[in-house]
Amino acid sequence: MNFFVTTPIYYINGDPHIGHAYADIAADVIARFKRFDGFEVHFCTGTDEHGIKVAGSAAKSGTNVHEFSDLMSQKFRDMGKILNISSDDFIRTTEERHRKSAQTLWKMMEKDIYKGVYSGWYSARDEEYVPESEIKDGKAPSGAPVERIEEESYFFKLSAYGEKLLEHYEKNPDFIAPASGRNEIVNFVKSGLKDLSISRSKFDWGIPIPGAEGHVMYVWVDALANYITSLGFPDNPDRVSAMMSECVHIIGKEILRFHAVYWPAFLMSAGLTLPKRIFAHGWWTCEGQKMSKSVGNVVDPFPLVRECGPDRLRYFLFREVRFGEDGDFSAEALKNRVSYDLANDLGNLVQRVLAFIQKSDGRFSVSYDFSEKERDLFEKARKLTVKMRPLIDRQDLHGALGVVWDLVAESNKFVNDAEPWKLVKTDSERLKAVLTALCESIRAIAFGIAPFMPETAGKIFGFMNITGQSFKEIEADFTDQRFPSPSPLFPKEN
Ligand code: ME8
Repeated sequence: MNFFVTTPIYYINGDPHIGHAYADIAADVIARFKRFDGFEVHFCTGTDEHGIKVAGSAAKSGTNVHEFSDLMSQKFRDMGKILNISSDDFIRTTEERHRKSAQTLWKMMEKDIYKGVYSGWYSARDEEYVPESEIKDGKAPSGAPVERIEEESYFFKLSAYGEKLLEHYEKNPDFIAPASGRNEIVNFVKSGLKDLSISRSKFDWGIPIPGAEGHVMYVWVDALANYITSLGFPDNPDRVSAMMSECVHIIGKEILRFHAVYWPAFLMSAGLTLPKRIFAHGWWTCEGQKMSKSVGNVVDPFPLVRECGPDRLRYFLFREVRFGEDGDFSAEALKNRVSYDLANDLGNLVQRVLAFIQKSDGRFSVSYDFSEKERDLFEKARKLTVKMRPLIDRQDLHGALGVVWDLVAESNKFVNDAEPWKLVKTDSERLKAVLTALCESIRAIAFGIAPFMPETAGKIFGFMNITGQSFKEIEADFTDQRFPSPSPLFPKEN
């Protein structure tokens, strides 16, 4: 069973911020869930290093563009490390393997490529050609400045792909998500596609076009090819095809057009397999304001994770907002989520049950002789990841966390109702069944949170002598055993 998940590759003209962390964590949660579920996963991320924007930033910083790229790309790799991102590949578009891949893709698309002259507007900040009709007050729709360019260019016959794309969207209703993004793309394609300029000749920071001196690839052709480079393209065609057909691209909503229109058209032209799904997430604001360098309110993941660790942030980003919608980041909201959901609900549940077991010698005597209430909790625990699976497959990460927290709430209520501290004195048989049901539930919760909060889950696995490798472990019955002593999951000091 194959599974392939990707993040966008990030422009290196600026430092990593919470928007980049968001895509990294989303793809990581999905990759981890699939690995627990027994899939052969390939998860790639990386940096998008060519184009006029990066060349300009390097020049501004007074560094050679190669050194600049090395330095900036490393920051994104470091961000992955501190966030506990389990990617299998980190691709840089300046690597040799990528040059070979992008040039091969170009050659495979050659029947749809012709030479002409591009005369029109270009937004360097968005690395995007902007049609005259979309220019408002002399700016691109994103608000970025535009410049008039006129240069000899190669064009891709995108206009020939409108019908084929619409047919693909129709036959594969899950190809683009969420629905708002799908509608936007269908309308865009229905309104008629124009051929796309896919080379630049006014600068040379890009991948040379095979057989056309003086032309480099338009950065988006180069960038989109990263996904197949990571699979080993142009080698291993069978693996490329098998993985692409199970591929989910996680991207931000403003780059949906590139992924849902241009990319499938390029792949169709080259005769390659299209991805299974493209999921466009929303944007974060900070304390109610759009993040911007000039306002100085860009959320930097490095100090944040240094202060609170990766798990609190990873939890917050997917619990606070439905994945696919916009959200607002605030220190207060993060603090509340940590203290209510994590320390109070989850932390206390684990702590009080496991500490209770510990108090009685750390020995846990098991009984599956359940009454109705215990059976109910047990069955919910055993079904937790089964319930999460279709949600994760729709990238409803918020919904998946919601299902876990329903079980956390039920388990807390179960402890309060069952009052094991009283059963100790009155009914030792019932006590065993109550603790067994609770341990089943805590183990399932640990697996449920593991894709989101790997460190926290690892601690719980440790408290319960569980290896924590596969969801299959949830199906094993407990046998009498001794648990090591638990420590608080979310200590106040960090
Ligand atoms: O677009 N909230 O790179 P990029 C959430 N290189 N997400 C945000 C955000 C915010 N405030 N700001 C940015 C590129 N993002 C190309 C991709 S893929 C073949 C090439 C997200 O560094 C944004 O939506 O400008 C995008 O998905 C990602 O950060 C990378 O943006």
